[in-house]
Amino acid sequence: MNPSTPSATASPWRVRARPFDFLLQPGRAALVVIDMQRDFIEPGGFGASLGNDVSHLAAAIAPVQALLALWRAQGWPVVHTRESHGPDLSDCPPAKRERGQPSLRIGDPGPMGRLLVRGELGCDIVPEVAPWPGECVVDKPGKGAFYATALQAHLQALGVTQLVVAGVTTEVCVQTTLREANDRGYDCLLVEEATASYFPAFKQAAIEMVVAQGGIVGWAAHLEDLLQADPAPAGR
Ligand code: C5J
Repeated sequence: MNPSTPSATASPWRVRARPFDFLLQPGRAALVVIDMQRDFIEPGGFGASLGNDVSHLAAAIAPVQALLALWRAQGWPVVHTRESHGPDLSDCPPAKRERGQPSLRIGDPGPMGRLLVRGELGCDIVPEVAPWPGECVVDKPGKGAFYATALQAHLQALGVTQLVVAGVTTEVCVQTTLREANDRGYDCLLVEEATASYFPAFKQAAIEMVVAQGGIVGWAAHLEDLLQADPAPAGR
């Protein structure tokens, strides 16, 4: 299916989710994969420079691969994001660069090149979930994927109304993007196994914040429940 022309008659896929089932609209639900970059996932990157145990994030790779396989097989829209800055750091607020006492700061040279700088090895998405040619890659200077990017225009051009969200880290860039998307009117489904945090308790807390109060930010589903959903009519 061409994602820019979703079928008006396609039946929704009923996905078991919290706080209640999510009716995924074929062709209108974009998969948004947040910041699966070497700089967050691999030793020697930005995440490690902040003192984090980056090994926690590897668990999200295989689930993200499974989501990408489904979206690509269906021809549905895929968006990858990268938290990144230009080489001159003009899009990096000094407060962001100077905060804390990291071993290396944004823009400093590390084992994978300058941290979070576009074009450097560490800024790349890890090869297991690398974008395919033609897939949308959004470089974002902030934590949220809508801030100072063309993401909203891109999704509107495709007729997207729902976001299925994965990536790292759950309580920072994933949660910020979910909240931005919610305020822009998107229905958002967070896939639990396909997101990870350096702090497992923060991951769980962020998921609970999304689904609390009747889904005040969105829905959360297990990967298997999404993979086992099918195009049967929602009322089956
Ligand atoms: C962080 C992110 N944690 N992608 N970025 O600084 O969540």
